[in-house]
Amino acid sequence: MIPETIAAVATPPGKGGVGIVRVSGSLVPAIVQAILGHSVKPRMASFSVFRDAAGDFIDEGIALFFKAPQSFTGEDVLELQGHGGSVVLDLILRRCLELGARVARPGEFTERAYLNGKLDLAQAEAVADLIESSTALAARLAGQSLQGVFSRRIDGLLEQLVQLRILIEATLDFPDEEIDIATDSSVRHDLRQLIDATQQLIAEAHQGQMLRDGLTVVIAGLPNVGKSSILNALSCTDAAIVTPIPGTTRDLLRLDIQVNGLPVRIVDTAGIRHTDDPVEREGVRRAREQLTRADLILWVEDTVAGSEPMSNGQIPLGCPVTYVRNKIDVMNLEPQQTASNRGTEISLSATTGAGLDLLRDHLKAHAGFGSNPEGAFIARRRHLDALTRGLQCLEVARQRIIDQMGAEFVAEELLQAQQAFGEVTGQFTPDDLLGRIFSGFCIGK
Ligand SMILES: Nc1nc2c(ncn2[C@@H]2O[C@H](COP(=O)(O)OP(=O)(O)OP(=O)(O)O)[C@@H](O)[C@H]2O)c(=O)[nH]1
Ligand SMILES: [Mg+2]
Repeated sequence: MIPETIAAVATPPGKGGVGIVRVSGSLVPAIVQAILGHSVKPRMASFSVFRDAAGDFIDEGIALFFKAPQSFTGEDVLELQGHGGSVVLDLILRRCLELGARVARPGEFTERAYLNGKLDLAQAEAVADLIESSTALAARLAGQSLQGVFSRRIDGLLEQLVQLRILIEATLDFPDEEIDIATDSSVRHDLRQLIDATQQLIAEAHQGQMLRDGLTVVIAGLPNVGKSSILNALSCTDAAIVTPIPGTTRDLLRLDIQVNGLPVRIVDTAGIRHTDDPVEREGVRRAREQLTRADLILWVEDTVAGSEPMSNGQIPLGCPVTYVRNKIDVMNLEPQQTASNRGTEISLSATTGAGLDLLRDHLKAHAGFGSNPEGAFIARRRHLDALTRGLQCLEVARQRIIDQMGAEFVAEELLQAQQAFGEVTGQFTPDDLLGRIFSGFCIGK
């Protein structure tokens, strides 16, 4: 079935110097003929009058025709570049609809580019991420993903994985050959390497995802250590109530700020302690729950009171923690950042502001912000989930080899890992997922 021809205004609503109507599909040559009254050479800018059904003038401007498959969507594409007014653009669009096109859904041009093999899925998503970037660095990294930096890394993993599968499936096809994968060191070595490469890519993708979505930083600690004061200092507001009474904060307080261009969501929480007050108890419960959603936990301590030992289990395993030793002004100490055996410690004063720069730099470093963006790329939560699922399958495969389970059980896990990795670039992607991805685009893209 030939896909319908789609059309949309590709420039943002409002008034501007130039406005563009974009059309893609097999009706494009007929639409060109009807609106311009003549055909145009592919890839040549031709100045023309755009006319309505009665032959009357709608606008004049540049017509650009891209012949399939040498176009963004892979189909015949027409761009009519007229004057940027919403009424005139609407008239041009309506003329295209009269001629048989229908209005494009958000992201439908890019979706067709993906379906026609012009872009893979990660690249298509990078188109939207480039348009929506909120910082220059995010834009640059989205550009890298669009150029295929991330996709090539995924393809590299898939290639290694396929090689490994060939090795293992050979033992299934030729059982007489007696290759024992449990003792074959090359299988174990290759799998180890693949797991390492996947972990490395997940770490890099996580940084890309933090730069896209911002960093979620949860401020937590015992009551009265100065958590709310730190939120106020970082955001240069007095959003949170600060009092000398322990247990002041109960609700979660979320603020979106920028740390020198890095989007950060900071969450202030209730001081964690046992209490009989039902309101505060709910606050503590919510604080604990927030800890599991953090990209970074700032665990605040009161320098004056000494470092209260943190009872085990208060901080969820696996989430990075930075220890903030607040109120150094009381002891007349200098701000500093140190690496102790429990992690990074930053001494500062929320009251005087001393040491806040150290904290800001630390947040940026954690997100990989400002470091050399060469080879870095933007990524989405969806990519991280797929990669993590793939990694889990690889770990299971490794365990099965150790447990000397049959090669078919190992092969099974490797196939699943391959499918998970393939979801990132769209080699194995359910249709409903595609719908969700492209509906997040703006119209005309
Ligand atoms: N001297 C000094 N006092 C501070 C500093 N930071 C906070 N305080 C004081 O410590 C008290 C508690 O501050 P908050 O910011 O409300 O502490 P919190 O951790 O949010 O407390 P809860 O919400 O009750 O858990 C207040 O009286 C603040 O003025 C600091 O850097 N130096
Ligand atoms: Mg507070």
